[in-house]
Amino acid sequence: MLIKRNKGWEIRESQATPESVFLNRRSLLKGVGAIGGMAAAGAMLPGKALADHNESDEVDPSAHLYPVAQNKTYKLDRPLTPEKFATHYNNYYEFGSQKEIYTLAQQLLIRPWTIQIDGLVEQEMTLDMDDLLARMPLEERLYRHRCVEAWSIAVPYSGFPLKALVNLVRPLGSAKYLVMQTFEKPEVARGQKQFWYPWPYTDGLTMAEATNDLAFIATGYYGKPIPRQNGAPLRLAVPWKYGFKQVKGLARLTFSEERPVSFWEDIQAAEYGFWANVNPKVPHPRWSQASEKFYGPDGVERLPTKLFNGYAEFVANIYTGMEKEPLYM
Ligand SMILES: Nc1nc2c(c(=O)[nH]1)N[C@H]1C(S)=C(S)[C@@H](COP(=O)(O)O)O[C@H]1N2
Ligand SMILES: [Mo]
Repeated sequence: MLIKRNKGWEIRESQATPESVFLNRRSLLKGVGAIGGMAAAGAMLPGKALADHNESDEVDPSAHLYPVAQNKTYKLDRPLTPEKFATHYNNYYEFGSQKEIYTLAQQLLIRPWTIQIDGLVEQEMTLDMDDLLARMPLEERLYRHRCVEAWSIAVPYSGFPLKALVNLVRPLGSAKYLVMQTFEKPEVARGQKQFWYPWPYTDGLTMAEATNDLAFIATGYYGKPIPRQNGAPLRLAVPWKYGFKQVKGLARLTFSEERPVSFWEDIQAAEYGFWANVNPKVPHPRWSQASEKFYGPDGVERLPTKLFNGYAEFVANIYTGMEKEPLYM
């Protein structure tokens, strides 16, 4: 298969995304060329037999909690993306490598849902989603979201600071990283049957990143429970980093001394690193990151990308003295 070398935004949306281009090559390398890649992705397009309901709040026992008061500390420099766009244009490889996974994602059962917390903590525990929600301080935040593919949106998340959850479980002093993993349910998330991906989707933060005020666990979106396609019932939001760090469908948090290898780093370490902080001056090996395609109320607009996606005042201090690390890939 031909590997495209053009810029991210020159690839038509009906074609492979920059991220999926590499997966397709990976499937070929693993010797499943005939059934892998585009054929497999095509087979996962929404089928007629599947349920086509998209109102996760209809059955969500947390629906009554929203909307919640907005924390005005985090301001946008642009209008909000229409809800309809943000909930119908997604990356969620568990359900396929196309942007139109919202129908398939409805198959995910989000209750009962537990989150397992283990590793270097005083007390390992498994928390029920609704018990957790009752114990966390909920607020709304307007955040920009920048995908490594050079598209962006601005959205209202509801949820709680990740720091509140870290404080609840009290990690040991030896914990250096917080490792985050999604569920494993290949019977409903058919992307997980594609064995060449390193499931479950995994990513991690340093303790300094995880306890920064900006690090947020989203449980709501546009004043309602967050839809499945956007990561229900729990999803990370770290807006100074590229979108691929922002794990959806969180099922397990592990405090660790070792730095985890993230999903995309495992697939292609030369293109997707551990840090993944947004920087317009550091191009992706296959395209520029200088600007982005912002999806706003008036359609698509090309805007310049900012260092740390515009959040430098909150996070730049985390990285002082770390110039030798590949912080921006
Ligand atoms: N579990 C899981 N989380 C994920 C992904 C994924 O494939 N699986 N994709 C990531 C990427 S690349 C992006 S850009 C964002 C997209 O979030 P959105 O669809 O809610 O805008 O989710 C991130 N979280
Ligand atoms: Mo992304």
